[in-house]
Amino acid sequence: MQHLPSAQPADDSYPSRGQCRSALRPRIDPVVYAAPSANAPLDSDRVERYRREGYLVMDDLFSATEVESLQAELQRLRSDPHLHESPLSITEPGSGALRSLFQVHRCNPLLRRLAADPRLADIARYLLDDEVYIHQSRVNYKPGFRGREFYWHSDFETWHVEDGMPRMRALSVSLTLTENVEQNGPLLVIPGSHRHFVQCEGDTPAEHYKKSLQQQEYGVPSDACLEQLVAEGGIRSVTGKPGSLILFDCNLMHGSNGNITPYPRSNLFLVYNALCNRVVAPFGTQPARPEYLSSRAQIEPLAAAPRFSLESV
Ligand code: 6CS
Ligand code: FE
Repeated sequence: MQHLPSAQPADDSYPSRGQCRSALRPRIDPVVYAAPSANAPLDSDRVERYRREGYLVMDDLFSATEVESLQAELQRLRSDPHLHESPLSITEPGSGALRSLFQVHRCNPLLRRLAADPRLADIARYLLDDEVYIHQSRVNYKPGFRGREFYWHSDFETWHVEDGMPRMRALSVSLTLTENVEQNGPLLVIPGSHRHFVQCEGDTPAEHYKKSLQQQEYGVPSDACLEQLVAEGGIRSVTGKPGSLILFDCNLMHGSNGNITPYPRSNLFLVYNALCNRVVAPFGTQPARPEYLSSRAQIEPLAAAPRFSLESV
């Protein structure tokens, strides 16, 4: 019986950090949970591509008018002085520019409706084959000129160790709100990396999120693991015009470079978790992170809803 640190639950399917060594471990969970279906919200080619590569880009879901209303709403959020002072906002180290705003699906009626929009929620319900709830939402405003990088990481490794997400049965959707071009720090992904669990080293510091959301140093892959993932899958940058949707598995290895161009890169992220995969106690050694990073006290399955309308904003 492998000795686990006292705080690490014995039934941990994805041990990481603490006494673990850096290693690639097999993923024991499916990527696509649903059986093929004629009335699936994604065609079979897209489902297969998602299963194989761990992500999908769709630029045909939202109209220009819908994107414009979302852009206006997020600019309004960005200039709300109350939000700027709240713990929901994370600033760039150094410049102090707004980098991320969390829990936007709860504080904003339009984004609450977007999260329930069938164009997103039905795809999540299908791929995860369960009712879903929002585990986390955020707007990443990667400012121009001084937008910092996000180092390589698997979101699931953090959500498992620090939030207590049991299994890989969650996915993120990222809606591009500005042009995401090669030069302004677009999302970088390693196709196929989601099929390995990258075990990380190091002890999670207390209140790690106060640092990791600006610059993540724990829960990141070793150089050797990264080299092996890249050797197998390569690296792709995910660019797109405003309104493109990037759908990616919770365990896909991703990151982004800095942005020294004058063009900001803003994306809205919504994380859908299967209701049966709701967070439990963290699998790591630190207390659970706050509610605005990981829904816990308020886990409500998303009700079926109409497309989000622009009338009653
Ligand atoms: O710690 C988290 O939950 C966040 N960190 C990153 C870099 N991506 C996922 C998530 O928003
Ligand atoms: Fe991430």
